[in-house]
Amino acid sequence: MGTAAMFVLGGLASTTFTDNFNNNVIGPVWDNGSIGGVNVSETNGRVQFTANGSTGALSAAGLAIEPWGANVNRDFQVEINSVINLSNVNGGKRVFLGFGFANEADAAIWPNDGAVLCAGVVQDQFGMAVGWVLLNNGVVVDSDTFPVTSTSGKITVEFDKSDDELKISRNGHTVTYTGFFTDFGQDNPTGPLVITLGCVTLSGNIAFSGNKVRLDNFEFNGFKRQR
Ligand SMILES: [Ca+2]
Ligand SMILES: [Ca+2]
Repeated sequence: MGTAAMFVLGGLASTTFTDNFNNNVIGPVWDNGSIGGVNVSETNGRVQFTANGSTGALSAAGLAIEPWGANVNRDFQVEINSVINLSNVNGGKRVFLGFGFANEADAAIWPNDGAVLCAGVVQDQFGMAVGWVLLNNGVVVDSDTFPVTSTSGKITVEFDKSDDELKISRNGHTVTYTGFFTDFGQDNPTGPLVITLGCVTLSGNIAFSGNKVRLDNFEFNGFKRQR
């Protein structure tokens, strides 16, 4: 590598991207998608998720960042405010709210296809928890969570490449996913990590309105990689 290239590389700085969702229009940076009976909209100055009571084994909706993803060879951090306030998550049902991460090489953006790591807050019959759920082709293959009680809180996800750990925090509790680059980067280290703001429901029919499950004030800090 020559001197000129070194200079260019040295000039690259990490990027901050934010969205406060205040204009009630999903901006062009976001790719809006849904599976099953869950839907997403930018309403009331935030991202709201609704479920229509006809959700299946796995239903989901989300906003994926369309033009770029995170460079997973570098540290990155994402955060978002979350509210999940449901009283009807009974039986084996689970509702996840937060971030979805997938390597674009796996063509896995939505959680029914390939490996997707859901990092955020989960509610089930036992209550709420912060942590992660790993889905492979829509099936839960692993998870780790820690109980939280507050219906609202900022979800912060911090990736530290040096120890290959992804730390997911909410309400003062942190759960770690070890081997994030190993699992989502090293088989295609030049592929962008696709970042989705999402809601996933598991195991059966559930209904909720948009004021019950919502996100706001997204922030990304890291190095972008074009998709
Ligand atoms: Ca908007
Ligand atoms: Ca807002």
